Amino acid sequence: MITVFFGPPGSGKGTQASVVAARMNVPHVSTGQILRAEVEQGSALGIEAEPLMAGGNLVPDDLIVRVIEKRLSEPDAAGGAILDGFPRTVPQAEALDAMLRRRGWAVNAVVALDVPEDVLLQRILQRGETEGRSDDSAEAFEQRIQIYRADTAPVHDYYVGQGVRVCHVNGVGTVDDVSQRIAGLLKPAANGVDDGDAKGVGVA
Ligand code: B4P
Repeated sequence: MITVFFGPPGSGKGTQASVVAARMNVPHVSTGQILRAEVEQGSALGIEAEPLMAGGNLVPDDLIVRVIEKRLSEPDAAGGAILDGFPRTVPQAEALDAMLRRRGWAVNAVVALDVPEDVLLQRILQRGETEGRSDDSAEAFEQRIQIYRADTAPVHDYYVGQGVRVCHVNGVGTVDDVSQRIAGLLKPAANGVDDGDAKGVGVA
């Protein structure tokens, strides 16, 4: 079972994906976290990814697809995973579908977090102060949001076109509020777009 967490930078994908993964007892696979760990280790992948991430740009599709393929082959992912920050482009989504087809799997749901841009910027700047991530500056955020609009937002329509269940969640409120909305939505339903509690819909 593969659930994709989708949304603009700072929408809370990582925060919420970790809650759902713990509840479902499947691994939380965050491409951002994997890349940051590679940067810290100074691996070849980290060296290539570091300047791209710091500038708010995406790392190349073929590279990140290989990272995901390797991660999903690990034993703890035998029952599925929660994907956070992947796929971020339509070619990544197509590669994921091909990868899952080979295993007889499919994406079972997409959770799309809707948060207005002014709230996203506030969160990113706050995280920049507390965690010191190099991509959490106003300049890098501007680049990340532009890339989100151009390259990542089309992934939403790709999944709708594939008939995958896409659940929209209002991502504004406390972490618990948002978690409860997601828990309410991730119950079985027909395929299609689910508006959920869509108040505060932003760029998604
Ligand atoms: P990510 O690590 O995915 O960064 P993100 O989009 O900022 O994360 P997220 O939306 O998960 O925000 P979070 O929960 O942390 O990617 C970083 C970079 O890696 C990318 O820019 C790119 O360069 C590269 N990359 C990653 N995946 C890639 C791919 N597939 N292809 C190519 N490149 C890739 O929440 C943000 C902040 O808000 C946190 O401080 C959190 O505490 C706070 N927050 C969360 N929920 C809140 C709430 N309800 N209320 C208040 N604050 C909240």
